[in-house]
Amino acid sequence: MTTHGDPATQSAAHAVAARTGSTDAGEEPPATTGDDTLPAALTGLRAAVEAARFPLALPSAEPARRAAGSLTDQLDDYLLPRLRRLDAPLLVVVGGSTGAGKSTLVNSLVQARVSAAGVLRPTTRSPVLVCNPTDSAWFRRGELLPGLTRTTEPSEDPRTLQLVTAPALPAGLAFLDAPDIDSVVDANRALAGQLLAAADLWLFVTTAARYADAVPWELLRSARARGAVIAMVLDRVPAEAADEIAAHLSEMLADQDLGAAPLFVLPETWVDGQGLLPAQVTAPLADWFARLAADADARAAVVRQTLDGALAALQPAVTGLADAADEQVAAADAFDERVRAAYRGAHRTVEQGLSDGRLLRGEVLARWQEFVGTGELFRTLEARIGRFRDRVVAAVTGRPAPAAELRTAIESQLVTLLRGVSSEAAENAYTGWKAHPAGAALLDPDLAHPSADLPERAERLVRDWQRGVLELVSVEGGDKRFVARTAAYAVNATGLAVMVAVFASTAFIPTGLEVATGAGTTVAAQAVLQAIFGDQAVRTLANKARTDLLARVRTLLDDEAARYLERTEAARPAADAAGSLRRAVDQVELARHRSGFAEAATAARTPPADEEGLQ
Ligand SMILES: Nc1nc2c(ncn2[C@@H]2O[C@H](COP(=O)(O)OP(=O)(O)OP(=O)(O)O)[C@@H](O)[C@H]2O)c(=O)[nH]1
Ligand SMILES: [Mg+2]
Repeated sequence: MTTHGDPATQSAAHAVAARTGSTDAGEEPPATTGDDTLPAALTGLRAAVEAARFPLALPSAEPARRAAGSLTDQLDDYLLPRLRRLDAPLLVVVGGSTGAGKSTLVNSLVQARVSAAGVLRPTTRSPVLVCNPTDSAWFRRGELLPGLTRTTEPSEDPRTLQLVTAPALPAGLAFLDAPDIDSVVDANRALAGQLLAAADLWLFVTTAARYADAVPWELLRSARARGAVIAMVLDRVPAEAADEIAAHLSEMLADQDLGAAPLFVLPETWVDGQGLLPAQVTAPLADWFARLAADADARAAVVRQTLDGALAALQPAVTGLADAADEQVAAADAFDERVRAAYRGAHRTVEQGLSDGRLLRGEVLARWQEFVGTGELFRTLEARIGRFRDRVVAAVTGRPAPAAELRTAIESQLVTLLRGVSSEAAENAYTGWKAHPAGAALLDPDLAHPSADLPERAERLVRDWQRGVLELVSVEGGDKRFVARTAAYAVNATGLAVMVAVFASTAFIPTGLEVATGAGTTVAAQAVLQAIFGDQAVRTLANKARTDLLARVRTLLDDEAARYLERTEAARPAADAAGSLRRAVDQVELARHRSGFAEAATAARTPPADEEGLQ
């Protein structure tokens, strides 16, 4: 075996052990952090992470969902159980590329064929955990990696954890043989990541042929960022190339700020009949682990370093989730605003239609002229309101049909307008959402059009409004001079006049010209209009009728908009998800520092340069 940079003295375990200040290898490390603030804060954080949702298809959503899944996994698999039992055996997770010789190495280190090694790639699909018989109770209990079903038989099922005991392996140390990290099998890759996140120490196995691959380096970087304790094995190195390759790998490690990780270089060799490597090849690695197993303080220091690194990494990870949750809310708000703007526009168009006289054209105007009568009646009409009133009443009395027609014309004019603005708004909202992938994902084709029953509802709206106007006239105008005669036809006539007034103009006094232009109305009809609109009572009633109509239109359009808004509402992350994530992780940070945990681990990570055996 060739070792590079003498891992025995480079040992992270020894480095951290030296810093704990304890020299008594037999002394047991503290079983817990002493209080439960930190576990409680982590439990709170877990709840916040689990509650956070990223339903809108934004670029940040899928990574956030994955990160949230990994976080809850790591909390369950490792952080919470590890914090509860700081004195539990140290778990070494053996990870790396397929065929690198991980299973062979584990078997060789424990001097038994505990994990199948093979020529078929990938061989290991379900993790195998090997420990000393005295430690097996802890791993069997299932606090660590609780999602994996314990089994004692070899398994292919990635949701199981095969437990094997090996007397040759000292107590206090366990190896977990993981599936490959860069597998063609998705489940392997995901599981390998999950297992590494539950490691106290990563034993990273690569080969002379594979050490420059991208995937391992990605994982190594993330492990480093998390402060995990790492040891590297460069396996199956041809003797003649050992120095060159080892130097290159050391350089790469240093470049990635991983220079402190001990590196073990194992030469290419033959496996024996049992599939085990010759003892002299694995000796340096076996010795390193033996020393670690014998030194409780060193083990505790490794645990603390990895544990604190993982705790410290929560803040940036959770902040990332909170940012993604904020983005979700901002996007949902933007989608809502797009819809609201479209329907606000629709409402405005109706409002304008009611104030610029455009509705008082065509059919409505024609029916109005017919209603108030033509010819003789109006030729003799004087501008005096009293006389005019009598005439209108007389006209209506004798001519019920034109009244009904006028009412129908008003209805259909309004319904047409409402259908038009609803279509336009639906289309605007639709194209607004469609332009964004996350918006498009919320759409279905029906939304491009008004609701199927919109025409019906619009008709009902107008009829209800008309009824409302008549009621208004009979209640409010009941004892006013305008409807001195309280007969139904008078109410009806006044009501229709009020409706026409609503259509006429903001000031309710259209110039004759304004009304006359589109439809060649008669001079008489203009006179009638002017007479009517000059009447304060009509103006007041028209004002109320107009407000009422616009309120009903708003309700109709709100219902239309709701078809969109309920989609964002359903997709909206929980209120203040980001806030609770940030608060929860702040609590964790606070508890981490209060527990003295962070300081101890930081001291362990940064030994003074002059201390013997450290770097
Ligand atoms: N000659 C030789 N063969 C080895 C050595 N290490 C492993 N092998 C063989 O290489 C093959 C793959 O080894 P494994 O231990 O199964 O590799 P692994 O990393 O566990 O592979 P996966 O489980 O697929 O990720 C087996 O046939 C081993 O016998 C070695 O040092 N020398
Ligand atoms: Mg294997």
